[in-house]
Amino acid sequence: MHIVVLAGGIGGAKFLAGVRAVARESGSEVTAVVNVGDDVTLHGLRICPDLDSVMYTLGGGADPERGWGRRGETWTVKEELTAYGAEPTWFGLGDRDLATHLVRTRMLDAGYPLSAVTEALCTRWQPGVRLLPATDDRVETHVVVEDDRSGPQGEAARAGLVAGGSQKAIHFQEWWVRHRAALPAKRFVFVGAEASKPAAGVLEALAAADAVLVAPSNPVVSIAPILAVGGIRDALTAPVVGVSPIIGGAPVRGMADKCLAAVQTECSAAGVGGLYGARSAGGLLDGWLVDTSDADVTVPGVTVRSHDLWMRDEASTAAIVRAALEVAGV
Ligand code: GDP
Ligand code: FO1
Ligand code: CA
Repeated sequence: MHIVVLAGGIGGAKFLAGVRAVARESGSEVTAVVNVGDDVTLHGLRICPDLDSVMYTLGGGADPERGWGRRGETWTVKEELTAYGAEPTWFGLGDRDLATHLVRTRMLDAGYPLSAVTEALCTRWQPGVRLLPATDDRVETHVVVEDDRSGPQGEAARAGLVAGGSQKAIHFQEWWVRHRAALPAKRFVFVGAEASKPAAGVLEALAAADAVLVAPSNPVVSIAPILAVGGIRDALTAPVVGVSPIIGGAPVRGMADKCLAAVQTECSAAGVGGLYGARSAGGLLDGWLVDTSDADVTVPGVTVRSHDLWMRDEASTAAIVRAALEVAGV
């Protein structure tokens, strides 16, 4: 059997550990198609947070508390950059993590596509599943927010002396890390998505898939940018089953509620199921797995099943994966 998983970072990584366990039992092959919308170039280095969260987690090198970056990390370079006043000081690149970005940037600069760079990095980490970026093209999530009207310029705007009430787009990382998603997001723009193509191997994996599982990742900023890559939606011919990242009306972790508010979607398993929508109505899903506490949820046109969705450890996550595969009919 061939299983394809659409995944973001931390939720995607935890889920994939369970998929890998199930695949080992059944001799199945797993391909993870990972979001690149969070990717950013800082200090001249290309950083791919979701790919790295998955690679480090499955490779045993992730920091378990943070969920991103390396276990046993040190921060000497960050401190030195801060001493120089080198912006941005709000984004922390750990010393160990930096080596990944140095190798990646060097390979990208030499002309290798991100998919080949990721494969090369994975020869060290041996994640046990095939990791593919959704695209080899540059697709970045930007967040449209109200322009800051504090400070002298804002004062002039408030006084009606210069145009006020304008909007600006900032990189997703600036919104997420610097502002902790506290600036109300007007909308998300996946810059470059329209002209993008799936990375090498993505369409082949989807064509060979017996089931596509949508990890319990952030639907708005982890899964939507994958689906925005040209050609991916149309290639989802195998049964698609999603796993809800929302339990009892709240994200298990993170700030998905802020993202859902920006797309006028209720933060609930029903809300996210409805946002993805039924394949029969032009949406994504054939099946939707919700937590047992959300067992009464319905999504028109979608087979909804419930299961304990807390990914406590590999065994509990593997049970979630088996339940999702059952909904997919494989
Ligand atoms: P990010 O890219 O690092 O933000 O991670 P993802 O987008 O892959 O996943 C983030 C989502 O994972 C959050 O919205 C969480 O609610 C969800 N999540 C984290 N742990 C669990 C869990 O144990 N169960 C479920 N169902 N969702 C989880
Ligand atoms: N998240 C933070 O909250 N603060 C950071 O300084 C930070 C640095 C960072 C560096 C490399 C990396 O791969 C991820 C990093 N993250 C950091 C996590 C990341 O910003 C987000 O959690 C994800 O992009 C959301 O999926
Ligand atoms: Ca992400």
